[in-house]
Amino acid sequence: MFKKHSLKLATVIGAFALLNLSCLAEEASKVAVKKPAKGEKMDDLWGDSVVKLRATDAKRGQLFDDGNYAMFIHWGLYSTLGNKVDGKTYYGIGEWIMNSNMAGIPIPEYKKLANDFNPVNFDAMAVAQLAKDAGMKYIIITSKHHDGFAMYHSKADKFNIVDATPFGRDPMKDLAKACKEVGIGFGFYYSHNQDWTFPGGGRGPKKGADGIPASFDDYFQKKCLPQVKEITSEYGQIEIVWFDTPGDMPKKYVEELIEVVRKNQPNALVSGRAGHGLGDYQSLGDMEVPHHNVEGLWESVDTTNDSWAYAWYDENWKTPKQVLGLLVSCVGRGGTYMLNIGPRGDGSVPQRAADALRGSGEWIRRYPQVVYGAGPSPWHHGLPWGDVTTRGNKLHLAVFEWPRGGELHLPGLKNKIKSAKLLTGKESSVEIEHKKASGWSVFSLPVAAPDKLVSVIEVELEGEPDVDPCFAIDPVVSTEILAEFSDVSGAQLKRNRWMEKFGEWKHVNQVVNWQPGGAATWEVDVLIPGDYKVALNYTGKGRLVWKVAIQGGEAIQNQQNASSVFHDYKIGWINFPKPGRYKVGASCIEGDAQSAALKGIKFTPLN
Ligand code: H79
Repeated sequence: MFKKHSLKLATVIGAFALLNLSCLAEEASKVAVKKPAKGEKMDDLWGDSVVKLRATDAKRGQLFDDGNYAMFIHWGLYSTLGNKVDGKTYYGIGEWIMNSNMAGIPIPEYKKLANDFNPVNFDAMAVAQLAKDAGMKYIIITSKHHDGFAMYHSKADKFNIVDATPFGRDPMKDLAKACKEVGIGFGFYYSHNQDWTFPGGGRGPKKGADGIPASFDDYFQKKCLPQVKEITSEYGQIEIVWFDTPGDMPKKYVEELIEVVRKNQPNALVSGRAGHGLGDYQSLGDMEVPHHNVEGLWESVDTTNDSWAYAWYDENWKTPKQVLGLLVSCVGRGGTYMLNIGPRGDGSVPQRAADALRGSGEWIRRYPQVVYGAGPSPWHHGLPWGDVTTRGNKLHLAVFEWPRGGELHLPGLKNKIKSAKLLTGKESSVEIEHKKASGWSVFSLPVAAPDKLVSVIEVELEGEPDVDPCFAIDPVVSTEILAEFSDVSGAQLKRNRWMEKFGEWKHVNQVVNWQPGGAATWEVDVLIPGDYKVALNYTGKGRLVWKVAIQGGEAIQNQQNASSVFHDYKIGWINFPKPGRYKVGASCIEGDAQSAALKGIKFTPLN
């Protein structure tokens, strides 16, 4: 399921990886809701410490070598509430509804929800078919989330969908079978450290019903370990055990769980969030899609709207085009994308989520080569009009923003081009003309985009792709270059993340701590000389004065307002007098520079 992209990229992207790690260490978190509990590290909320690839991983991932797109499902008792408790709506991730930052539901009250949990509209075949239609290669579903309720028949603990609800059936049996029938893989999410209702579980009650203190070991031996044995032995072959949030769980417990998985499911992968670097692959932060290629086996997990579990108000859906943008970005960066749906308490799937998945799935059926088994982009980052994935000597240019003027500009490609074809999504394709200009490849295109979502150009090269990944200013489409790609002096690049709503994470790498003379500097390549509009994307307080200067060339400066939300601020026009390489620096030179956080710079051609 994971693309094992070529390790020869390692040296080039190593620099980015290092940058990422050093930023992690200095992470500035803006979590406003609650300070972490004692012993909780804010820079490792998900326990996704870097996982080293082991030789055996290749074998385990083998079955799904080309399955780099998957369905995540958050479904549990919490889904019956849909974020509304006693008539009040709580905004944030639905599966956390019990938590004191949300509705703060006492354990006995929460357990009572099971009495009315009757998901008669859960149609396992329809869900499996939806994943299949979406082009997803496997499903990972919550067998037990932090609330401790098992969505399958557990003999280890009665707080489960068979023993504690009027439904009285095991829907996971149906789903495992349905996945097999439609020909996709199946696996379980299991919250191994947190259990908010079982004595001794992470963030759970500290005493049993008898008033006797319970330890984590009690929880582990009585519930966690037996349940992991159950989910790995009673549902046929499973592809992944997706452990989450290990917190400060001791290593010996993680080792024991992994031993169980290895014994019962020798081909299954274990998520990086098992903890202690013992998983098989790295799971990035919740809802985090990286901007530069990432080495090794990794995945991004994300959701079709804002919440993982069903939330009645959450109609903020990703469109099919957005889904494709995120998927192609993940594949282009060398990883896997797992996208979540949150069925309602009655088991039904919100129609708009299904529509978004089917809409993007139809596109994937037209251009499967862009996704499945595709390698990462030799540019190591997205391009102004879209992104690139590869297969051997072929590039797939996925054009999300069709350029006006009938030409697409591809910078830095050193190979000779054998052929360039505009794919039609059918057997046929249209050969297109191309030429070289100042190191750029320029493709002639029809005026209108042939595909209503994302058009694809397949470029066959002489030899393996050989690319200069320098950032280049597109002559037609706006080019945004992130601060994380700049050389920073007299300031600091820091990783920041915050919760937009409770549990809805946003991630940004920003330049902060501006000192006098400090600058973020990018090297850029220009094809068409002339004036370009420059905008900076930043947060800050009050009016800030920014300077944008081309080394040895024009410098412009301007005062603009600032706010606490990242936003593009226009600085002015700047001139690149001839084609070629330039160094462009941005500096905060007046105002509350200590408040300024720069996310990126944008160049827009005038015409
Ligand atoms: O299942 C989804 C989330 O419920 C789960 N991971 C995805 C896939 C997840 N659990 N925890 N986290 C993600 C990290 C959350 C951390 C926080 Fe907090 C919760 C930050 C603020 C509230 C814990 C409590 C850390 C600080 C206070």
